[in-house]
Parts: sequence; C-alpha cells; structure tokens
Amino acid sequence: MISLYSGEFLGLSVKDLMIPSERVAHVQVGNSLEHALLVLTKSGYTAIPVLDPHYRLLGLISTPIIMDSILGLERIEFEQLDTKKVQNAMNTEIPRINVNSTLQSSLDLLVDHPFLCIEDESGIFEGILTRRTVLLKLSNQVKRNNRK
Ligand code: 2BA
Repeated sequence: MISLYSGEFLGLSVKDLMIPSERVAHVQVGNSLEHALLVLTKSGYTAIPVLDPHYRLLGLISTPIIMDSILGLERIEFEQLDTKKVQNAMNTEIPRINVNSTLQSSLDLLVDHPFLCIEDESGIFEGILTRRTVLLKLSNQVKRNNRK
C-alpha cells in the first residue's frame, strides 16, 4: 500500500511546482483575437491566461473560444479576428489559487481543469500549476516509495 500522506507530496506548496509567470505564454486584455490566436498557435497551447497591464489575472482565452466568437451563420468570419478584442471573448469564470496554498487543496480542481492560475494576495499573476507537473511529481514519489 502506498501512502502519499507526508509533506513529501500532499503537503507541498503550489509554489514548489509552479511554472513561473515569465515562462507562461499569455495575452493582454486589450489585444485583438488575431494576436491571441497567433500566440496560441505559436506556443502550441490550447488555452492561456489573460492579464491586465499591471499583471493582474483577468481570465483565460482559448482557441475554441476564439473560433466560437467568429462563427457566423454559414461560415467562420475570419475578418472579425482583427476587430474583436480578447476582453469581450475571454472566460472570466476560472479557478484561482493562492501562491501559498498546498497541493492537497488544488488536486480536486485539477480533475476538471488542465491547469490552475496562481495569484498573490493582490491578484497579481504568479504562474500556473499544470496537471503534467503534478502527475510527474506524483509518479516520482510513487517510484521512490516502491524502492523503500
Ligand atoms: P494544452 O495546451 O491543452 O496541453 C495539454 C498537454 O499537452 C500539456 O499538459 C502538455 O503535456 C502537452 N503540451 C501541449 N503543448 C505543449 C508545448 N508547447 N510544449 C510541451 N508540452 C505541450 P500540461 O503541461 O499539463 O499543461 C496543461 C495546460 O496548461 C495546457 O493545455 C495549456 O493550456 C497550459 N499551459 C501549460 N504550460 C503553459 C505555458 N508555458 N504557457 C501557457 N500555458 C501553458
């Protein structure tokens, strides 16, 4: 039986596993949907954070959201990419976690969300916690326990 209790996994702080903001692809709230689609395509990610000029977290933008917002009755209206703004299309109902929270409190959220945005007390974006990072840590922990 593998016990995952102990500070070694569940007690970790999200800060320990965070991808820091400077390594996270993001867009600014005033950017056009064309710019957002460019960043998404070039980075290879399907969804990325939206920030304001003060680096506060406002929401997420994704390729499906962009496609949906330029979907006309009979065709995709690509000419709208240039005029529509990220702020009118982004999803603002996103889970947020504090930089000092533990991994245990984030696990339930990661079931439904591929990544969680991390912010400090004043809402400044600090980075993201991804499923990959957590699963990698868990996998290493299980291997280490099996060797004991
Ligand atoms: P997705 O873009 O849907 O990516 C799903 C998974 O595919 C990723 O899981 C990762 O394992 C792989 N993947 C996709 N694009 C990749 C790339 N350019 N380089 C390496 N691996 C790539 P996770 O790593 O757990 O990430 C979960 C979600 O977190 C991603 O979903 C994306 O929306 C976001 N994400 C991860 N790293 C990011 C970063 N540096 N900047 C912005 N968003 C990021």
